Amino acid sequence: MSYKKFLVFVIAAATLLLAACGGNQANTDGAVDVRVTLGEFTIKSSVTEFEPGVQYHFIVTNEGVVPHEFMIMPVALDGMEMAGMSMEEKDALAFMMIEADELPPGATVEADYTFTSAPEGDIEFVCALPGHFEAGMHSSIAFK
Ligand SMILES: [Cu+2]
Repeated sequence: MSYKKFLVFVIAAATLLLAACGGNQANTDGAVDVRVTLGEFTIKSSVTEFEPGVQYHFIVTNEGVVPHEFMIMPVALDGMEMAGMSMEEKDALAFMMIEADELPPGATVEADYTFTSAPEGDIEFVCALPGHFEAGMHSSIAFK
């Protein structure tokens, strides 16, 4: 096999492999869907491992009976530290957030987010409404 033929073979094989791996994950925009469900007092996500540079399409649904919010935050902020912070301080630390007034019971909000690099330290999905974090509304995510 000539070098040129070999190269064509490698590219064809790689393309097939990519199609096989990514086909069911990426939506039509090329973003990866992430389905997040909020409840009392839980956060569940269809994706828990994220890759920097990949566009994620978050579809956040509040299946609870009270409003919730959705934030992506550094874990170092435990409940006590968060309790001492103003809403503005918490918001400034968030990579991304959907506010509680957009997420009343039954609401679904969609938003895109791309991590530019793997963040330092541990990162969680959080609802930081008073008492919610403490009641269990946080969930760790990992990075590739
Ligand atoms: Cu909440």
